[in-house]
Amino acid sequence: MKLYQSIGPNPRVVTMFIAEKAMDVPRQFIDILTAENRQPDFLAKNPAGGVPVLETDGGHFVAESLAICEYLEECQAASPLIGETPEARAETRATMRTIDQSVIVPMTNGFRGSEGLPMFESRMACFPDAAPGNKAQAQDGLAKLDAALADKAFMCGSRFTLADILLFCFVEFGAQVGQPLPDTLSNLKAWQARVAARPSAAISADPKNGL
Ligand SMILES: N[C@@H](CCC(=O)N[C@@H](CS)C(=O)NCC(=O)O)C(=O)O
Repeated sequence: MKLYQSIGPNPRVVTMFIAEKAMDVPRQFIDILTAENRQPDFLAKNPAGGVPVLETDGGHFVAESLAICEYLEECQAASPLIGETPEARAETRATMRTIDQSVIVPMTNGFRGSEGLPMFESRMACFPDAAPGNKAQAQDGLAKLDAALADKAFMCGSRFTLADILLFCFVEFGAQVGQPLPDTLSNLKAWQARVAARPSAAISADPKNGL
């Protein structure tokens, strides 16, 4: 197995997941700032060009951070981060879908249409006019997740799951690119501090850790 990783929140989701599961996965760093991921060599592994990508022992390339985590969970069931039962897995997946649609998609579209425009405009369609609306939509999504956290330690109750890893990596990314958590979202702030205290948060903060 080999993980192709880079800076950025999506690779961090996978490296934090691997750290939580204490798995040993060899890695190769891809420089997205110089568009190494948009060169033929990398596009042969993932035609969409996004990092991370996992190369399996059987020589298959798995793209999409959540699909990679699902694959790794199947390889190592111990310390489950998606769920031990069908019901628990369904809850984690439903929560991740909500996080994806209500926060991550608008946040990243907002970034690519504004602060990230110089890096992304030659790589994909970017929509500067929509960026303020995208960012407002992400903030609205965060406010709804804050309300849902009122009586829970983690996104799926008392279970720490991949849904927490996913949201945490993008909350931290948002803070770096001009979309910080508002102080008024106190449930999310307390949750962020709980997740940040886990060793996997520090390990995954440096994309070259483990390389
Ligand atoms: N949906 C993909 C997104 C992958 C993605 O956009 N990765 C970013 C890094 S966080 C990237 O490769 N950016 C550089 C580029 O798109 O050229 C996933 O979950 O893995």
